[in-house]
Amino acid sequence: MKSSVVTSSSVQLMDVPLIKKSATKSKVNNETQIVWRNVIAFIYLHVAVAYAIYLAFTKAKVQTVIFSFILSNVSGLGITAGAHRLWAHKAYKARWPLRLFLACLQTIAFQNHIYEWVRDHRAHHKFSETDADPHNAKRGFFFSHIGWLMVRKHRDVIEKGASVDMSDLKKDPIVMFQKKYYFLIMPMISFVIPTLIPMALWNESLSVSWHIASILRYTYSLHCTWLVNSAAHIFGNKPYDRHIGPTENKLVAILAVGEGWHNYHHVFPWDYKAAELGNYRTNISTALIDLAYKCGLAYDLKTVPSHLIEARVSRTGDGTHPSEMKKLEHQEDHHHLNPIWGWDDKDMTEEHKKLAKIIE
Ligand code: ST9
Ligand code: ZN
Ligand code: ZN
Repeated sequence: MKSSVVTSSSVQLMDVPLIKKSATKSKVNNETQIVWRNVIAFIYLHVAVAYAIYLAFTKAKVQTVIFSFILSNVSGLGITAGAHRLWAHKAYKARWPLRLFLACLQTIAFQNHIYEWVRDHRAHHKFSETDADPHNAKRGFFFSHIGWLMVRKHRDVIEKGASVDMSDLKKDPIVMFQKKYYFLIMPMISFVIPTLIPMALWNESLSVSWHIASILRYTYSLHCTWLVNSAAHIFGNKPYDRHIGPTENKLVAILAVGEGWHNYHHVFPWDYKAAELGNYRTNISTALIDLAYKCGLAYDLKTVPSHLIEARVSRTGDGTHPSEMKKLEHQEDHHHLNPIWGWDDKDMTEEHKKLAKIIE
């Protein structure tokens, strides 16, 4: 693959007017205001998921379970390769058939329309882990995972978010079309059609199909996505920048089809791989973009040259990057072959001098 390398330095469960009115309220009153309609919707989803799991083990046809798992991951690609890497970060460009395809998948995933998703996500990067970050991980695991969707936004999100450039999205007719007709198209392709497919193709019952292919499939993909905002901002190492919250988290990368390499991603958000190594096993979103590149549907793929990564790793990394580990191993070998008599021996490494604890 020939990628061009850039070497530069709710469940929208509420009606819109109601949200707008209260959003204005949240600008003047900064106390946390619970949005009960969303709380109730999320409670319904999780109770229905428990029933769906029971159905999966007792009544469901195996095809329904496989279909739901595949649909959840495929729709996830509309989030990762589409809303995230293409539209939010402009990490590559896509011709209109690919943009249309990704917009359809993103609609199936039902995580708000692309415009709103991108606006929140750009604010998340630009004002990361402050009050202007919609899912500020400093407010804890629950808030950054699901809680942020149950309360009105902090006024800083709205005020500082207004400074984020969205002009590119306004110029994309596919994005604007999806925004305009979202509440017509989304219920149809995210819930009605996925429920009908198992019923029509292998005679599944309405109840099993609704609970597994719609509710379980949707809730599973939401949690896999939300783990990027919660777990991958809390658990894991920081080989690229130890001063920021986001981490490298392999489990999240697997569940979120390639988006758990979050320390790297916050340092280089314009890399289309959203990871350094682009290993397809833990990054199938990259595989899709590479395939689209081969078919001529994706172009201008941006990625970070290794010397830039290495410079950043040694400047701000936490020492867990493989190259740093190698350096350390090398020093230990050196130490083995060249025993030293003590402090100030000419063979004593600078690294050990730096790392030594000196009680003054
Ligand atoms: C969901 C999104 O789940 C998940 C995003 C995750 C991102 C993760 C990224 C990492 C990688 C992805 C991995 C994928 C893996 C896939 C794996 C698959 C197996 N800037 O929002 P409103 C203004 S969605 C600037 O209503 P409230 C604006 O004027 C789940 N301005 O605020 C706006 O009006 P308008 C389903 C902003 O009233 C006005 O404020 N969806 C910004 O406080 C009001 O905005 C839901 O559950 C900004 N950032 O309400 C919907 N934001 O829009 C839930 C707002 O007209 N949402 N403004 O321009 C809601 O109900 C509400 O948004 C609320 C806040 C209650 C949360
Ligand atoms: Zn993040
Ligand atoms: Zn991002």
